[in-house]
Parts: sequence; structure tokens; C-alpha cells
Amino acid sequence: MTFDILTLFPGMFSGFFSESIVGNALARGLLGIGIHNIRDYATDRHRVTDDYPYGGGAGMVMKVEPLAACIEEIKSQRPAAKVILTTPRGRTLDHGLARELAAEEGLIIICGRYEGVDERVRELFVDMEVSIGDFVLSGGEPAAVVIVDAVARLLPGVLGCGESAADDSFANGLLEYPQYTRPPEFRGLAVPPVLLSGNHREIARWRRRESLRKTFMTRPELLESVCVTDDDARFIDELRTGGGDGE
Ligand code: 6GU
Repeated sequence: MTFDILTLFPGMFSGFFSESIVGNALARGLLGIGIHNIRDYATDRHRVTDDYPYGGGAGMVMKVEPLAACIEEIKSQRPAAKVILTTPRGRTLDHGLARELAAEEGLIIICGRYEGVDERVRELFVDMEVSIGDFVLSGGEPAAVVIVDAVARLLPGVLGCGESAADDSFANGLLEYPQYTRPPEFRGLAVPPVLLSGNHREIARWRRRESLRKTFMTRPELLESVCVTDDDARFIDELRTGGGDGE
């Protein structure tokens, strides 16, 4: 899968994409990332990429011509890629949307400045507007990084066999259970004994219940759209009535 990012600040991406899981996937050729400086597509002498809004008002608006030239050049190489505009007014990114995007051949991600992008960019080129939450960023660059990371880790082969997207928070609709590694005790805090027991059935049950507990405590609304077993339902009842703190 390829990610093409259109930005006025190409320098923001180099560190993020050269390290960790995305950097590793890039090095192994499992994905491709192109960073495109929108300013390179401005044709006037000063390479202007934004201008005052018609009708007045604060802030500047990203001009349509440089974006059009940049998008069209990329699309000529990747006709199947989906064009995404990062904006707080878009559809909020969640695990389901990350999975939808991971099924695409390519994504062309336009990093919008928060003041705005000429509406004709949307009309002519944008397939989907995506937000990463109900807050305002000064530009879409951090959002593009978030989208690439969330999507890349769902692609085949990107996570090693030691890591698994199937266990992630949200993959099963629940938040992830607590994890521990050595030492078995630190400052009086012991690892739950069941994890040291070697009993895989009991470990799986404990993890499921801790996922349910964590979700119940911090994101109870998620429980409404998750498939629960009879055992889960009994445990959730215990949590509701103030029990559920162990056997
Ligand atoms: Cl995608 N862009 C900007 N500028 N602000 C945001 C956002 C995106 N998502 C949340 N806030």
C-alpha cells in the first residue's frame, strides 16, 4: 500500500517515518510513503500556496491551483488511490475506519491548515474527510501521521509474529487488558499470580475479564456494541453491582 502525503511542512515527517514499526515496514518494502511539498507545485514567482478568504475573515485559505497540480500528478501514477483531506470537520478516525482505509490500494492524504482549504479542492478531488478527534490542530500533519500509523499496522506482514493487531485495544471492540513483564514484583506491586500459573485457559479468562473491566471503567459505551458471551454478561453484571473484583 502507498501513502502520499501533501504538506507545506515536509520536514515534519522524516523522524516519524524512519523509526519504529512504520520505519521498519518501509525498509522491508511492505509499504511506500511519498512526501510531497505543495509549495513545489505553485507556479508563481513567490510560490504562494495560500491567500486571503473571499468575503473577509481571519486566517488564510489554501489555494486550489497548487493542490490541484500536486494531486493530479500523484493520481496519474496511482489512479486507484483514495484522496483524504485531514480536517476537524471530517469523519472521526476509529478502528473501523482504519480497517476500511487499510483495504485501499493507496491513500493520498492532504494536510489541511486549520484555517481552511478552498472548497473546490473538496469538490474536485477529495473522496473522504477525516478528523482524528474533537479538538483543533494547527495543521493536518500530526493527523496524517496518526492515520498512516493506525492503517499501516493493519497491513499484512507489518507487525511481526510477536506483535499482534488482533489483541489490540478496539480490535475486538474492547480496551486492552493490562500487561506485565519481569520482575514479578516491583515496589510491592506483584504481577497477578494467574499470569505466572501457566494455565492458558485461566489466563485467557482473566485477560478477557480485565478487558471488560477496563472498558467498563473508562469507555462503558463501547460495551453496547461488543459481542458478549454468557460469562462476559455475568461479569459485566457484577461490575454494575459493584462487585467483579476477583475470585
Ligand atoms: Cl484531521 N486536522 C486538523 N487541522 N485539526 C484536527 C484534525 C485534523 N483532527 C482533529 N483536529
